[in-house]
Amino acid sequence: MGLNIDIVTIFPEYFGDETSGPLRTSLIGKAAARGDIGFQIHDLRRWALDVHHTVDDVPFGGGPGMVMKPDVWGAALDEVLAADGAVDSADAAAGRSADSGRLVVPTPSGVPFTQAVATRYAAQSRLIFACGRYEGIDGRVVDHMRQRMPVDEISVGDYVLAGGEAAVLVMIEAVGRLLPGVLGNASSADDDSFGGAGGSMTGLLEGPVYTRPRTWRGHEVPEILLSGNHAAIARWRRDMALRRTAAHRPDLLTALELDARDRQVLAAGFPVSGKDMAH
Ligand code: JCK
Repeated sequence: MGLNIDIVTIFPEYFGDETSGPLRTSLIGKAAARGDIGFQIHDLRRWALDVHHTVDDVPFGGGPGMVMKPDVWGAALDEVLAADGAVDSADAAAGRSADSGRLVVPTPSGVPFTQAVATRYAAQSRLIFACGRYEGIDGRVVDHMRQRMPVDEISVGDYVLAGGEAAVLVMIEAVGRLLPGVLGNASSADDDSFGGAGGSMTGLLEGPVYTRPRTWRGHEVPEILLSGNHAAIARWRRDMALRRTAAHRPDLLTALELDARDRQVLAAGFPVSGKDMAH
């Protein structure tokens, strides 16, 4: 039961400890306390056997920076994989070990991490994250591990981080909120912009949201949201989502089927009056 996560890193302190840090905070922390998700953080230098605990070396072929050594990563992954994987104490007591799971290697040259990837990961029993630093991990490590288990090279965005640790926290947060029992509101995962549940907002960025008070520093909450007309509110929300998507992510619009009303909203640059809505 639940999701067991191993993280191999030269910066175990990045992920906090048993009582504090990003994995013990908020939704993820509560899921961990319940046993819906479990974490084992491994210091890669444990497998660096020379006196200096060296994990990097100069790149073959020249070039800037250093590359992480395959022998150190090989020894680390062999041992982590051979270990049980079960973190949940009930699982351990019942002798249930996680399957070998997937190896996830964050890299700026990876496949994009999307909501669809997060959904797939949330259905796994075991994920092993290999955090690189420097210019990355010797390419033979992924080649070898692919012969033994599913391996995903993943990127969390088109910018260059200093290592895989922040990317792993991004992925854990996206996956963690999808686990059964994690959501405060059981429906909020379905209506995510990228949730893919097939609602009227699928594939669009979401527009602005509001709470009390009705007037704040002279700014009014849009009156339609106070109307109680749920069909009109849904249409207004789609209009706002279309405008925001056109402004911030025009690439997403090309993948959508826009009807005449959608096109009218985008051409007008603002929501079309609810008065001419078909009821
Ligand atoms: C893992 C080391 C730093 C790696 C070489 C990059 C041209 C320079 C990531 N979305 C993401 N951005 N960055 C990462 C990421 C970065 C990492 C590691 C993930 C391990 N680094 C690094 C490669 C280079 N260049 C562009 C050459 C720094 C994810 N996920």
